[in-house]
Amino acid sequence: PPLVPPADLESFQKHLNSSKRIVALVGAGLSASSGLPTFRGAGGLWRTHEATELATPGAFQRDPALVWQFYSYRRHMSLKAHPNRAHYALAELARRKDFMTVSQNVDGLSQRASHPPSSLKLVHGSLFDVKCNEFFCEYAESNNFTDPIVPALALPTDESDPTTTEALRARELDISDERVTLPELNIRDLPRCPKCKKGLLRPGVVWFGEMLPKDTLKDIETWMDDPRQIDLIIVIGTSARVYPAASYVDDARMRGAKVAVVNMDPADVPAGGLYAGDWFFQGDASEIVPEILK
Ligand code: BJW
Repeated sequence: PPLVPPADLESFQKHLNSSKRIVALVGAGLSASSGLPTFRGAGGLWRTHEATELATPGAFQRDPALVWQFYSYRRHMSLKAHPNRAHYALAELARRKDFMTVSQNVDGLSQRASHPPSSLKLVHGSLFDVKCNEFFCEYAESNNFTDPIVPALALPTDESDPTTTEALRARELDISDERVTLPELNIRDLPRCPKCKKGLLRPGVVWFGEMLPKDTLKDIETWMDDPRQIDLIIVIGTSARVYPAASYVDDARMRGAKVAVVNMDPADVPAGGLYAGDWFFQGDASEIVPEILK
């Protein structure tokens, strides 16, 4: 069998139309054309840091201010971004089929494209959930869209910008660029837990080494284990290297599903079993997904 599966639209759509149960596993590439950077490869650096190195409990322990600056920046960028045609196409598919989106993304764009919440499973949490970092405190809130979450995390602005007037706010500086000076923060000015009044709040996302949300995993397992077979898994914009999320590809395949991959990079067609998949559509998810789901 070929290393890279074919991009045969006709056979894919035939299978899609006859499929009764479909799951999509999506990752950062889904939101790339909305202007949000991916984790690996170009764009995976935030200042001088690998994005994946900031996404750990150890990083937050060592430097909560830096980690909050990273997440506050991403909250801001995600709120400014717009869902793209692929987010809408998946939301639409969820309305007409027995379909579930397993999203590794934390940017809120699928929700804003009105994906039915009951069939959208967020395995890595959300940038807009926050919770207390103290193990004894169970404080958590969701849909906190306050931007910046605390005044100290406001992006620095270019006060020397000549176009700045009272009506027009000064241009925000891009703190993901290491040439821009990061504002110095006092730990006291970071978001604090309103319940225990002791702990720092932290983003409600899943960091390396942490458990994925139990209820979400349970829902996915129940859907996957339904005696009615899964016919198709569509793997969109993910390097499929992070577990356990990546294992859903083989889980679905083992349950009889065919595998379709949408990705810019043929090197990221998930390797598994005897060969990678049944279809590979190479290119930008925001163009390809609406096209193949038509
Ligand atoms: C486009 C495009 C365009 C670009 N159109 N495409 C089994 C084996 C080995 C290791 C492990 C294992 N089981 C568990 C582990 C450890 C670890 C792990 O998987 N490590 C691997 C790296 C090896 N997993 C965990 O720690 C998980 N927890 C866990 O397992 O708990 C149990 C446990 C506890 C203790 C010990 C052992 C077990 C938790 C994983 C949490 C991941 N969290 C992050 C951060 C979330 C918060 C945040 O956003 O900051 O999740 S890391 C980061 O990676 C983020 C993403 O959701 C995730 C996946 O990345 P994604 O989405 O695939 O992005 P990229 O950048 O990798 O890929 C983008 C793709 O798009 C590329 O393919 C591009 O080509 C493509 N693309 N533009 C289409 N326009």
